[in-house]
Amino acid sequence: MSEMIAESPVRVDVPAMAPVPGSERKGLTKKELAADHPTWCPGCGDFSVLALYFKLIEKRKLTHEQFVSIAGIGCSSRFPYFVQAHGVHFIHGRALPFASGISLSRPDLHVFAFGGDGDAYSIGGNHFSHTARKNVKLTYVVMDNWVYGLTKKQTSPTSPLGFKSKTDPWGAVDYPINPMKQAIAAGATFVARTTSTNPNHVLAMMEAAMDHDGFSFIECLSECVEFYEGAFDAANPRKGGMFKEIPKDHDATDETAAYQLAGTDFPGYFGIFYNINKPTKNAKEAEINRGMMEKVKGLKDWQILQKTFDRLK
Ligand SMILES: Cc1ncc(C[n+]2csc(CCOP(=O)(O)OP(=O)(O)O)c2C)c(N)n1
Ligand code: SF4
Ligand SMILES: [Mg+2]
Repeated sequence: MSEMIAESPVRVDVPAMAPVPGSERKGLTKKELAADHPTWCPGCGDFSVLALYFKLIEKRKLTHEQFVSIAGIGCSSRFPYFVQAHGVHFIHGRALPFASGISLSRPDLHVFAFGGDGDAYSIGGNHFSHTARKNVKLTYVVMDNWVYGLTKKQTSPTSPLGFKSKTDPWGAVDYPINPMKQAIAAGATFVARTTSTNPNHVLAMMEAAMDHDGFSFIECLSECVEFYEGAFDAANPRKGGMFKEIPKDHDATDETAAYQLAGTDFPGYFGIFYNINKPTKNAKEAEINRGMMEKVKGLKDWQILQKTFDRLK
């Protein structure tokens, strides 16, 4: 192996979210971040989430080399296309494994993953649970519209009973999942709920999520005006509904209290349900890597490889 490859690809020495040393660059502006005109339908709730993401990046003065946006497949998952920055539009349901790999190998980056209810809770359901239990440091925003939008109206895991769609012409018979309960039960360390019709709240949740050292999950109601119009009117004061923030005395470190709040009937509560600190997979792996690197200190990569093969003899 060439001695050019002297550095280990595993970066154990980079503090999470480190500012770029000596950087005199200005943070990105909303204007710089805006890519091609989003191809979403006029009025789609996802526009609001995108605009608030731009606002977040601008407010936190992030530059291109400090963050990345990953998504699966779906209308909502087109998100990275519309962000003029590093990002990946990946495989349906597989945004989280991809985002986890980036997070673990590049702890200096803010890793944001985006997706829809189908992408996150149906085909990606296992990855959702496992990324949560591993407490990988990244922020996952799910734009839940209670339907498969891109494929033109199929029942999703959050569609309510009786919802008529192309897959359930007589009305959905399967009980919907509760994403908040699932996230808490799976072991997510930050679990919040918001709605795209309340921009200040979306931004506040994104900021808190991004500052969390662990897996931060935001369930964001985001209306599909094409295939599920009016789904969230009951949560929108402008449509005669109610936007109820979680009670001030709620203890976000109390798992049972968070779980109980999550069980409230729609429109339910909005805010941070659960927020605890627990060592991340990133920190644990970095510790192992540090120990291993200590053992092979001074050796070249090829010598480390040779030792490994010698041991296999
Ligand atoms: C492996 C695979 N299975 C199925 C599809 C078809 N497909 C594309 S998007 C989608 C569902 C998207 O729904 P959701 O994640 O809720 O996103 P939305 O469009 O509602 O934002 C499906 C089933 C696919 N692209 N890949
Ligand atoms: S089909 Fe629905 S989710 Fe997709 S862009 Fe249109 S309004 Fe948004
Ligand atoms: Mg959807």
